[in-house]
Amino acid sequence: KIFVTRELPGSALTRLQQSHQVSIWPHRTPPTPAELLDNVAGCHGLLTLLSDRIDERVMEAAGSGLQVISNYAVGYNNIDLAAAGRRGIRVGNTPDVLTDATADLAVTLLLAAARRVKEASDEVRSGQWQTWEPAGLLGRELRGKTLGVVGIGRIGTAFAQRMVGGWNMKLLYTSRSPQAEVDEKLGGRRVELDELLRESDFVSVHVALCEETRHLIDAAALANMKPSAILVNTARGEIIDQEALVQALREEVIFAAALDVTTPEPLPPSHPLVGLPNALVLPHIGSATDTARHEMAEIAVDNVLAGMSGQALRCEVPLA
Ligand code: 8YV
Repeated sequence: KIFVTRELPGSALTRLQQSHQVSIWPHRTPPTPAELLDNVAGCHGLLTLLSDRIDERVMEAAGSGLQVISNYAVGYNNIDLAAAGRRGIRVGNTPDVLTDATADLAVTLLLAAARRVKEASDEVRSGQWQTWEPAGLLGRELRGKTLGVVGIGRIGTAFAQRMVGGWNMKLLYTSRSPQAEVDEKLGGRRVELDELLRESDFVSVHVALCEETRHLIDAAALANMKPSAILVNTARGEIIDQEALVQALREEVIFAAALDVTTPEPLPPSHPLVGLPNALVLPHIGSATDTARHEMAEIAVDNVLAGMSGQALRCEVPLA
């Protein structure tokens, strides 16, 4: 018995249905915590999304037959890994296939913020476009500027390749360990976060969310950035102290922010970030290309099938 918390694109789920009893949550919105508890009872496999919080209570409700939790995402901050480890439940994710899509979106956000695309488009929509102004909507150029990549993993590296290759940018990055290939091929320099924030014209966040990275970009970090700087986030909303960011954007401590991830998600339209001219907010569409989402579905299904037959997953999250 497998519970899938949302319909997925493509035909991957039919592979599950051929050999298992599958129930798919039929709604567009995620199950509430209570609905999740009801639906997981007696399940041997779960296929989940980031919006499903899979904690010990959910695992308990599933019962001792639960063998695998397959997350339809590269990130897995919605799953209590320690609890899964204690119960011998395998956890899977969908890395690599969404790297290009997410890196492309980070580039899109950076360019859109640099060229004030949201403000420009709003001018047209609201009828404020009345004349061509020599000093209207002036943005920022990219060529030769300094790029700061906070966390140079798969997506951070793909993003840096695009920016360094496309605009000949100087690359600073943070990382737990030195990255010889990034240094060699992209001319990168590993620095402390303080230096990265101080020196960069564009800062893009690519770290995973964990206790260490929650509010990594807080008021002090924002104050450390250049007033002309642009902040991009395609990782997780909680990495930025969002209240501090609203304040910093209002007071023009930085030039702009472009965010694919927020706290909470969905962000209510009344949230101050939505109304700020120098904030661009997208509804978490980093991996939203047909290719990425179809391939994610295939991996997520492979992970469930492997876990149900007691084998190592195609993409397994280490639990130790
Ligand atoms: C997910 C994401 O696809 O993969 C991740 O970690 O953040 C997104 O790409 C999306 O949130 C669906 O779970």
